[in-house]
Amino acid sequence: MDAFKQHFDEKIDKELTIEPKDWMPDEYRKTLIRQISQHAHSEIVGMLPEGNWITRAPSLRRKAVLLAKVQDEAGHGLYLYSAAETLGISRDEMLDQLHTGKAKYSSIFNYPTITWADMGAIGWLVDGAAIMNQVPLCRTSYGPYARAMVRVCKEESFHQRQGFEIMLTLSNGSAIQKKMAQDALNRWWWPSLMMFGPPDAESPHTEQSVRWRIKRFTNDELRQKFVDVTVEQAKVLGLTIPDPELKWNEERGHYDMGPINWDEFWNVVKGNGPCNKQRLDTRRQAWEDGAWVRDAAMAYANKKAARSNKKTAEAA
Ligand code: FAQ
Repeated sequence: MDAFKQHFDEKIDKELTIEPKDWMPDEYRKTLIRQISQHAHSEIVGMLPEGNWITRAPSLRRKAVLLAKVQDEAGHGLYLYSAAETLGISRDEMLDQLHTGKAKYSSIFNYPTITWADMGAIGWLVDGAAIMNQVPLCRTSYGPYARAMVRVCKEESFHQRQGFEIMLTLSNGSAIQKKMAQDALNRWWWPSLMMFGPPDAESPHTEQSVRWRIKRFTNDELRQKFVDVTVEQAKVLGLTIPDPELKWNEERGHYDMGPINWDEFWNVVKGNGPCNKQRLDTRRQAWEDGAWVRDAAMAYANKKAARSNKKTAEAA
């Protein structure tokens, strides 16, 4: 066991990827299953707030783009469930953990999408935060997760731009449209900062995950990078970030920000956010409604396998 552990540690130190058949510590496997499955759940639940606007997009172009984006999120969920399966957990188990409320998904998707500007704010801020968090994950130590992230990040980049473009159009539109964009920014700003997770001092997993190179940056480091980049983008939009304490700190070379309401964050994570119940109910219903599709696919696969077995037996 010590030789295995030494080999694992050496690979981590040399920045080599750990692959499914490699020996790995139980806790490393557990941490990855937790993070990757929660990430997958976030992608799938994340389809719901935007899916809500597909029928109400203001033009055919906007509808087609939003449809493509929501479909991409489903794809991201599938890559991630597949990556987690390589660690020895089944998709059914993961989905059961989501449906029974045992597994978490990102807090951000428990907020309502009230106006069309929310589609802009989600693309700009939520996908922007997701990119900031996920680009470093392209270099995460577990091979299948890192490789899944490369494609996910390319798509997220398109998502972020479509959101920014919606915000830009609204900001340059009528006074009412600009107000709508500002209102969406006001509502999505703080929840977007919460996406990066609790402050480092209160994050039970960060230290070990950074040591294993699962996480390449801490929650606070990524949150700061996001703020520094996004404040400049808000200037281009002519919108105001809803944080009166936001101020450039010459000495640190970063923006200082006001306090985040961590009580709100934990309340949402514990299931008491504005849309937690609705999101989980919708997911459970979709799972039940899709049972016949899964059954039909299995029956077809079994029939096909039986036919091919019969052919092989006849040929022998
Ligand atoms: N929401 O010790 P840490 C997207 C939990 S994808 C809910 O810091 P860790 C794309 C955490 O799980 C968005 N729970 O944990 C898209 C842990 O609980 P546990 C998802 C949260 O894992 C865009 C506890 O708090 N992205 O947006 C949250 O080291 C638009 C202690 O926290 C990912 O999942 C939260 N925000 O760091 C889709 C990226 N934060 O498990 C549709 C991959 C923390 O012990 C539309 N994940 N918790 O019961 C990560 O990078 C990490 O897992 C963190 C958390 C940074 C999220």
